[in-house]
Amino acid sequence: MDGGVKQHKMTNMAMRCKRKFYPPKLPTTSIVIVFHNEAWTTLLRTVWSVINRSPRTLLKEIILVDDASERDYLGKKLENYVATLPVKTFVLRTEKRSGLIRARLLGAKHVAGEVITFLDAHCECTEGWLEPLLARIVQNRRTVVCPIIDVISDETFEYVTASDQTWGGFNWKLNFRWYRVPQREMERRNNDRTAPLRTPTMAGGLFSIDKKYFYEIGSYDEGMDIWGGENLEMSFRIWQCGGILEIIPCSHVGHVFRDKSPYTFPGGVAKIVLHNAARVAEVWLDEWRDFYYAMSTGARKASAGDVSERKDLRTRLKCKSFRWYLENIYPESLMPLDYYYLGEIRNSETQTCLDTMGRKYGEKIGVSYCHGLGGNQVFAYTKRQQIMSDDLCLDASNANGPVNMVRCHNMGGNQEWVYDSDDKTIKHVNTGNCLQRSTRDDPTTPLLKPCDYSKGQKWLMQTKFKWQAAH
Ligand code: UD2
Ligand code: MN
Repeated sequence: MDGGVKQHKMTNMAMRCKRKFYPPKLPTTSIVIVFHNEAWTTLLRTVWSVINRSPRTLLKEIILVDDASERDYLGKKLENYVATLPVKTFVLRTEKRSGLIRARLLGAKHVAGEVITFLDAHCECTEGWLEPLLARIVQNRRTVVCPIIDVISDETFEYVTASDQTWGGFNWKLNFRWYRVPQREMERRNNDRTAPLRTPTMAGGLFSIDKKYFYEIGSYDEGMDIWGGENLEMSFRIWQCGGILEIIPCSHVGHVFRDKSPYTFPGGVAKIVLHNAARVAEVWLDEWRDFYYAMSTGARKASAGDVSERKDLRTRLKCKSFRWYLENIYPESLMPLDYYYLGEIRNSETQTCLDTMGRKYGEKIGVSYCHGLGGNQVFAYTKRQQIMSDDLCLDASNANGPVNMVRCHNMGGNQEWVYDSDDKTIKHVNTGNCLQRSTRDDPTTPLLKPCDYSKGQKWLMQTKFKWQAAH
């Protein structure tokens, strides 16, 4: 039954998308596909879907950028093959492994079309995917547009349509994440699910951008290696520097999501990803970079390298602050706009600290020896009166007993706490009870109890986290 209803709705959406009017004169686009050791079949599935499902008049060329692959078939065989295709297609090669960011920059240099469309090398474009993207850029050349990214199974390669109700966000670790589109954005679109969706961030792999605008706004950060971070960097940059970032629900492209990267990260995954993320934090996050650095010693140790050019770019383009971004583009962000405190929360009697213990949704908050290393012991006390750690908020549904960590909903309710900086209590608004030290029976679980203002109910928010980069 449910499936039937869903099916009906989807057909309805597809029909409404089909009925949309697009300007007769759309710009041409070049497709840039970078790859490192991609499989032949998935690469060709991407290329053929572009050829078969894009109006020939709009498709300038397909540019394949081989990022120093080691597979034989990606050499001469690929070049011979693409020479036979009905659409101009050519292969560029980076001299040495450059990473996807610099490989895309190489591809972009050769673009002859008016718009650059980037795709990963394991995609399938669907009928009608291109027109709605290009139409949006015609209306405003500072709009950067993404299709809905459908899911191609990495086991069966079947195509599964993704939800049109998710947008891009990020957590304190600066990982890109999908979240549900808030009511606010639905209302801005008059509840029309086919209307362009303003997304705080993009996944990064699939988007179209006006070629001139791509360079005006600073293309990519060439200091980023291999993989990661460039999608958030570009998202913040677009919004903060006067552009618009959208998901276009009438455009669908499938992508093979894989559990693990199929290729190597020279020097180590963590080192590369943390280096790229540090560059994002240093250039774009202002004081909110503290949230990122609070999450791990790895993040604090990684070097961002020289970011002065990117900071100059930010100044030159007169970009707005991260506060502006949080206020206007992403008020639902996990990084709170206003907060009183970011740091450890220490019990005054036991001298132990609140600790998520690495637990997940719905589990109990714990306490343990205060290690001062951030991570599981860093909490923000926000102006919305949440006590939060990344996407988890302290949540009490029981007036007497343990307190759970629940996904923050920003609606008060069981997630509202008042910290009294005079008597040092953490009072739960809904029940009026106080957070208390753990007992001997269960030494790692603090409890909610009627307030008695004893020492075991006093908590210190005294060690603020404020990161000073070394240099
Ligand atoms: C997502 C993006 C991806 C990129 C990444 C963050 C989607 C669907 N995918 O991860 O485009 O933004 O987040 O950086 O939004 N590649 C190279 N050289 C390398 C490494 C990768 O050319 O050294 C190619 C790779 O073959 C692929 C593309 O870059 O075509 C993206 O890499 P991925 O598919 O491993 O990234 P993904 O989808 O996990
Ligand atoms: Mn991919």
